[in-house]
Amino acid sequence: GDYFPISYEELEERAQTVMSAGAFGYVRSGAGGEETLRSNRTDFQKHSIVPRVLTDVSSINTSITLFEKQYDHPFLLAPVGMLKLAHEDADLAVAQAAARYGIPFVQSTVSSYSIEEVAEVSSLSPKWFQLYWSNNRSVSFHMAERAEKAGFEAIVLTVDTVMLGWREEDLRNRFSPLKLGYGKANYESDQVFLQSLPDESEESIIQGILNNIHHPSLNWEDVAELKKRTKLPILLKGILHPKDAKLAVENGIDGIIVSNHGGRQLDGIISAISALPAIAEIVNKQIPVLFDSGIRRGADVVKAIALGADAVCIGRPFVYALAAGGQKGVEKLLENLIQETKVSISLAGASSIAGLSSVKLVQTT
Ligand code: HOC
Repeated sequence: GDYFPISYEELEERAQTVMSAGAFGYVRSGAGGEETLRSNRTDFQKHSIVPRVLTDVSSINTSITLFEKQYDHPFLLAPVGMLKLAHEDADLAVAQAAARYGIPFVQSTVSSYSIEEVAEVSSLSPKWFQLYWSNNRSVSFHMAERAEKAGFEAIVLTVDTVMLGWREEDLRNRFSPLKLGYGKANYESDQVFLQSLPDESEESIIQGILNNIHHPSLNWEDVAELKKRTKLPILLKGILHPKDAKLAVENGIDGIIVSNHGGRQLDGIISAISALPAIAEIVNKQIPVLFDSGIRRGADVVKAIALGADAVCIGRPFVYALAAGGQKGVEKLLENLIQETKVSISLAGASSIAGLSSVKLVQTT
């Protein structure tokens, strides 16, 4: 049949041909001058794997355990909002593709289908819910409650997006997907949110989202309050400073995600891969440390895990695969990533995820 892109670069190229310029620009770009977007990748290249040989890698086990659940692969699909920018089937397609491989799908608060719609197409498969704090805290609590009720297994609270980063590509394109309604599904189906509006018109819903989504006052007390309101494990996404990682452990948080939001928030900050080792050290296995921002291939998975991550999340690659081929496209991407990761682990000389922690990396400048 038709050739489906294999590498990240080809996928990005293909996505560009099928998405509108505004939508593609939104997904591809980073904040400011995109220094951090670039260093998320170039800093991976500063770490080189020093493989071992003659280690008998005839049987490879890539499974991981998170919050007492075992998964076959060390990946999750990172929360990405407004997936209808890439494909009409959006979250439904991605959740079903992830389900085929038992990979947890992390649904975004600003998703294109609601929590309940996603749960309906993936009732038996692992899914987590990403929470964007709302100015109106009762909306946040209610969304967490809906996710728990719908069978989601963890809450990922994003803490690096109290306001949107400075995104020049979107300013140039005058592109604002929230205003266009691509991320409204969870709001227009939320009774607590709707009750806070003057009326339920499309206009009021969009304005309500815009009023709620920036939440500059978010602090540790809010997190403590959320923790009281849900039985689900809570992960904080967007941790880069070891002191914040330490505070997360001290505040009884269940996991963290080392991430700089794919370089989309503050430009000029540390690359995620450079931030990882110090955080892994301070957390010292007390809670899971997940990683995102820059994973493109199997060798990146090896590097991130060798530097202390328990699992990694994939973002832009699956958005491009979704644009290029819908659910089938995401499945092809995952199939390739799974195979490439297996090959990479084996050729590094390890035969399990735990074994990767003793794989040696050297830093070059
Ligand atoms: C505070 C506004 O995660 C992205 C999204 C942002 C969603 C809107 C949040 O583009 O990185």
